[in-house]
Amino acid sequence: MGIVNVTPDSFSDGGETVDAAAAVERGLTFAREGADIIDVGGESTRPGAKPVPVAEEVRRVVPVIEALAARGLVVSIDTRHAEVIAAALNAGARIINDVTALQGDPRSLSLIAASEASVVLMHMQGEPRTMQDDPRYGDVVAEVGDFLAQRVAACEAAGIQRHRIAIDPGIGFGKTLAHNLAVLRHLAVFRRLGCALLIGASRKSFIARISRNEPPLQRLGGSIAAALAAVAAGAHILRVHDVAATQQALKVWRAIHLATP
Ligand code: 7PM
Repeated sequence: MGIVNVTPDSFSDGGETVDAAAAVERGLTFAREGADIIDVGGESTRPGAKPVPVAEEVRRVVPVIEALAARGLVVSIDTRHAEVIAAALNAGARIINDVTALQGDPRSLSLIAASEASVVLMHMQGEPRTMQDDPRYGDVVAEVGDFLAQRVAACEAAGIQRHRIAIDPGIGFGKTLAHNLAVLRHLAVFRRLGCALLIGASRKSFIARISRNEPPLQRLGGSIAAALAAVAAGAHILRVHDVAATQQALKVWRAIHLATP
């Protein structure tokens, strides 16, 4: 899964001009590089980020989803808002990626149930603005696993079958370095839920914390290491910024371990 952010154009002077064409180009490049899913997002969940009005989020993502879906690509929409989910489904998105596991908006669950779309249920402790202020767990793996099991049950009760659900322990979402490492070390626990397992570790700050405090663009090595470790432990989907480098790493890893490149 390649990440395409549709956020304000860095060339515009702080205004809200969004470069949809550049986002579409990025998505097409990811597809050529071997991404199976293009994850389009129009709202930053960064701690302290300025909230984006829902209408603006829709305005940003819809043209990009339409263009990528028209080219036959599988598009997921990274959103917490039912209005955006509805617009994205209309525009051709086939997967809803929700960092609140469909708890952010009471209408989201039935909207998806009434469609044929799939969903990614992610775990987060707290909310983006404050989630990294002293996150605490008794047993992070058990608590994240229990939460995801409950959300899978809620989806199934609403009519979203298990084959349409992926789960994600939410690396960096209300988790310290130790919590992130415990989760990555015990992915087998999440696999027991019988859903596809998605991991998003790409460029996240835990990499800098382990290493030398590198800024996001200098975290490729750690991102690749985390991606391979996740696949080795059973992850099915990797959410990444660097599709070509991750595919190259996966090909080499598979050639060594499975002898079928
Ligand atoms: C600021 C903070 C900017 C966090 C970007 C982020 C995930 C996701 C994101 C994930 C799923 C990032 C995150 N992360 N969706 N959306 N899993 N399913 O680093 O780990 O990309 S946004």
